[in-house]
Amino acid sequence: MRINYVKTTPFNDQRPGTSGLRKKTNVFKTDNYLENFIQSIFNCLADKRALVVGGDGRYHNDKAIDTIIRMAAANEIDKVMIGRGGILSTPAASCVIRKYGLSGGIILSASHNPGGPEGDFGVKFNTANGGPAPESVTEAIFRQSQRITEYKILNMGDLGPLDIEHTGKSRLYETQIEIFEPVSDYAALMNTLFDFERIRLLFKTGFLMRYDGMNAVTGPYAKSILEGILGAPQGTVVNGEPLADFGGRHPDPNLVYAKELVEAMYSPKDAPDFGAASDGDGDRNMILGRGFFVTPSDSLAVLAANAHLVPGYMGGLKGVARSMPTGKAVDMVAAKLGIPCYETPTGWKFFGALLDADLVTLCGEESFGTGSSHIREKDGLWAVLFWLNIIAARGLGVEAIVRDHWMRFGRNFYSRHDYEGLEPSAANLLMARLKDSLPGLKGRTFGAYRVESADDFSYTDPVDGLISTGQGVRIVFEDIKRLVFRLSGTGTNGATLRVYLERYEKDPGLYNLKPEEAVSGLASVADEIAHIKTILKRSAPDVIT
Ligand code: G16
Repeated sequence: MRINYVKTTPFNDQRPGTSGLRKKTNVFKTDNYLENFIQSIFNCLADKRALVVGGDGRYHNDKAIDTIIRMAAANEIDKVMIGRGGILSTPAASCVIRKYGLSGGIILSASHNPGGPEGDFGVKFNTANGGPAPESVTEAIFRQSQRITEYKILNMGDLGPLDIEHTGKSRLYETQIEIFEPVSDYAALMNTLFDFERIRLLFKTGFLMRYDGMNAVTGPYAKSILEGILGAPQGTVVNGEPLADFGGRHPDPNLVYAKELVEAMYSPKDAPDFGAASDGDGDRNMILGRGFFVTPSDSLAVLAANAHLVPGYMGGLKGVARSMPTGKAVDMVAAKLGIPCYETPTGWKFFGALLDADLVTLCGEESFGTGSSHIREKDGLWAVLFWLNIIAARGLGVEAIVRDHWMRFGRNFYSRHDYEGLEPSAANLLMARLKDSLPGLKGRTFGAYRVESADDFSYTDPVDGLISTGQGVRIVFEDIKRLVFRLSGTGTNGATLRVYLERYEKDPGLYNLKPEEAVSGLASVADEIAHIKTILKRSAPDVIT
């Protein structure tokens, strides 16, 4: 075995977005593309003690892992831990980094984006706190990727790829290699947070659940925890085997892409009591009751309001945080609990800083992400177990819990309209014009809606004082109504415009409105203000969640 020093040319498109570097799979397969980015990470590593590596099992996962292990050995990383079979969910990676005090981790995933040769691939780098690398680190990696001339990789001679299918320890060149069972540390952590005994009893009473693994990474975790440890009936977990192309589906747990689960939960005859799904790499979650969908913004609020029933959170919440476009339901809970509620830009790393500083305990986003201080990533299965614990403790179903919540706090109707695959120039033009129009909006009236304030969100991190500008346009109307506009940072196909619509109501007579009916007036105002139809030449959003 010897080290090869391979000449490479810099790439200009390796600036990681909100969640690492995400590109079409065939871009990652071009010569030196992955190697260039990985070497750029290694060149920025001050601490080379130990890394964890794993991914969501999508196409190219195994090849990329083999490359990374060989590069890690050539770059003198002391130890590399690898999830058996290359499988490791994003939350489990965060858990392992923290539990074993590692220097960081490399997670291979394009999250909820489809996989396969025609799909997407991605690399995320997490630091020693277990969370996504902060901007200072991702910028340093990006600068490296623009001037790099060489990468180092171990030449294995005739040995072929390293066996990662069996747990155990070995040595590769000077590097210790440990293949570990990817579920156990994570399951042990969940056991410290939730009342497993109570949840076991719930399943014993005949409580029926359907968990859709979407043929992505959480299947093995859900099978082991729900069906194994908690005694849910076999078959509770569907689509539980990770597949390279996610079974041809889009592993994004929302009402559109998790259609099979939604149909089962709305079936008039035999719908289970509780339904849930996670995304490609296991950090997102969707929660459903029988014939009932819980918006992510409501879900965060319900978790906060019921946290005292869950062992890991009985001591109280330090504070809560939500991303700016996320509905404000949790704000109402925080006000009642007398704890702070932080509003951050989109991107989990902003929560990481608040969690590290012990300012918040729970946080969440409209994009189906919820999490807490237990790790530094959002955590899909954790949210599902949190709900199970609340259901078991209160003896109520999902719908009853949410309706009771609305009675106490009011209802925040919420909807997100996505315009996908846009010409970037058209999307940028829309945002630029919208921003130009902001100073003149205050006080103007659009039908029944009067603008109270309009700005381009800027955030000053309460921990390090860093300012992030241009984080999305928000237009607030009288009577707690709001529109938010921002461009997605995670798409790989043109640009995506997201329009977030929110209306608060505290008249129970209106709680049964459908969200789209409730926000339809706001949708017209959004078009009037941003000229969506004329600039984008689209008559309706592609996805409504
Ligand atoms: C990533 C980030 C999330 C963020 C989301 C936004 O999610 O980790 O914090 O909310 O992107 O996506 P967009 O910019 O498309 O609205 P994930 O699940 O893709 O890692």
